[in-house]
Amino acid sequence: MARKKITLIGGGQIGGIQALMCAQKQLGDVVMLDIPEMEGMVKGKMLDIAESQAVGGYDAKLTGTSDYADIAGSDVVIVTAGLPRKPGMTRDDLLDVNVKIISNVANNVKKYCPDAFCIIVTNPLDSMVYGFKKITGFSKNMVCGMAGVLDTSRFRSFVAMELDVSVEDVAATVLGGHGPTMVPLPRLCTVGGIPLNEVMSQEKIDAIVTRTREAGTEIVKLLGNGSAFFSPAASSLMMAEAYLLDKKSVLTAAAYLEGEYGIDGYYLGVPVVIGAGGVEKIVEVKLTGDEQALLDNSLKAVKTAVVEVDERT
Ligand code: A3D
Repeated sequence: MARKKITLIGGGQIGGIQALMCAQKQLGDVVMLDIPEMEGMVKGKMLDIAESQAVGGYDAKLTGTSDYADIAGSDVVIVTAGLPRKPGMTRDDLLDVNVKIISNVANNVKKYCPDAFCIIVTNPLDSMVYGFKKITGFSKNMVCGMAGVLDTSRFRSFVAMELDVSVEDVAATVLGGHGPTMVPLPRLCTVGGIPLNEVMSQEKIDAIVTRTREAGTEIVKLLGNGSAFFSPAASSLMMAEAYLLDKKSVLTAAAYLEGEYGIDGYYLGVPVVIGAGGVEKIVEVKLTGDEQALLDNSLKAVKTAVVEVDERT
């Protein structure tokens, strides 16, 4: 069986870790594309990873490039091209610059790999994935955004840290837009099958919900120059792997909604099934009135950004 081909558009902090993880997981051959000024950097990163393969015991062809012709025929495209946040910035502050970058990327992906499963990571996430779908015209099952896997992973991690238990035993779901209005759902969180509120006080649960909403900003402040990259890389690869291995994984992703959760024509974080068909299904959870109100509020924030994307695309 021929190896799969994974293209990473954007070879910065997240792209570099994604490439290493793709190789280590032996998901396929990897192409990393960046702007011409960064061609040496991406060629260097890919050569560096290639030179680790003998020690790591994995095989993949690794290509660094700025030429879109090299991405032709990719099975998966993951987009991190764009500016990251610096301390004091919101994700929406990135919109002006990143929408231009996403437009350029989308036009090229449309031209060179129209059959790829596309995962957008660039912020502000929910409006960038909307713009990417609008420009490519790809079907909704083949274009999604990575945020919910990361937001959920953060929530699970904080619960596991607080209780000093294995994170593998913590199941959770975080819905909504990728920003401070996201909607962690403690009601659906379990620890080894036990509802969270049986093993943790409401005060501590509330603190974890708040920390999850601000988790990206916490990292931005600590790093001082850029945003999280290990966990976004791992989260986006989990989605790529679900597609490539037809895992039918139940994950939270920014998916295009057409009536689900009472929302029409927007991308928002909801539970989905990802397999060989891409986003094969949107899972509709019955929300309480309060939860639905929080989701509607999160949509409001996304809508504001989408208006700006619509004006620029
Ligand atoms: P960074 O290390 O700056 O890498 C971005 C790369 O994109 C750089 O190498 C740029 O040269 C490259 N680039 C810029 N313009 C283009 C273009 N037109 N074509 C191709 N490549 C281009 O940033 P990063 O890797 O830390 O973050 C990348 C993006 O992911 C940012 O927008 C972040 O805000 C976003 N991000 C999203 C999440 C989510 O959970 C959604 C988490 C963390 C970061």
